[in-house]
Amino acid sequence: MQETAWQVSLVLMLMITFGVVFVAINSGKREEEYGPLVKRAYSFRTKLFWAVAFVFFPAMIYNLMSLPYSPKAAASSGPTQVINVTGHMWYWEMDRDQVEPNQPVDIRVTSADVNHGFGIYDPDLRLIAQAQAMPGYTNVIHITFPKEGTYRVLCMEYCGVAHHNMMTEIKVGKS
Ligand SMILES: [Cu+2]
Repeated sequence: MQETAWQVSLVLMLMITFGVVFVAINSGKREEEYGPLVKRAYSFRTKLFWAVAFVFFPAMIYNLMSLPYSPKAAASSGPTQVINVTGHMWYWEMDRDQVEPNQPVDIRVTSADVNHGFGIYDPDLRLIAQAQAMPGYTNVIHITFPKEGTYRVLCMEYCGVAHHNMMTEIKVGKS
C-alpha cells in the first residue's frame, strides 16, 4: 500500500515538474514573439503622444490667449473712479454702478460671508477682468473701460444654492 502511494506520488510530482518546465519554456517563447509587437505598440504610443502634443499645444495657447491676464492699457486720463464691492450670499453690493469710459477705475472687491468670484463681462459677454471676493480681504482690480455699454458681473465661484443669481451690472457711459 505504502509502495503504491509512493509510486503515485512520484508520478504526480513528475507531471507537475513537467508542467512547470513546459510553461516556463513556452512563456519564454511567448516573450520573444511579443517583443516586436510590444516595440511596435510603444512606438505607436510615442507617435500618438507627439501627434496629440502638436494638436493640443497650439489649441491650448490659442485658448489661453483670450484670457484677461492684465487688462489692456487703454488710453486713460482723469481721476480714478472707485467702486466698492461686497459679495453676499447671494447678491453683489456696490456703492456705484456707473463709471465714465476711458477713465481709470479701481474696483475694490471683498466679501461679507464666503468666497465669491467677481467676474466682469463686456457687452459681448467676454470675460475681461476678475478678482476673488474674500472675507476680511480686499482685492483691487485696476481697469479702464474703453467702450461704453452695459458690463455684466457674474459670480465665478460656486458659493451656494443661489450662486447663479449673483449677477449685477456696471454701466459705462457719460453720466
Ligand atoms: Cu457664487
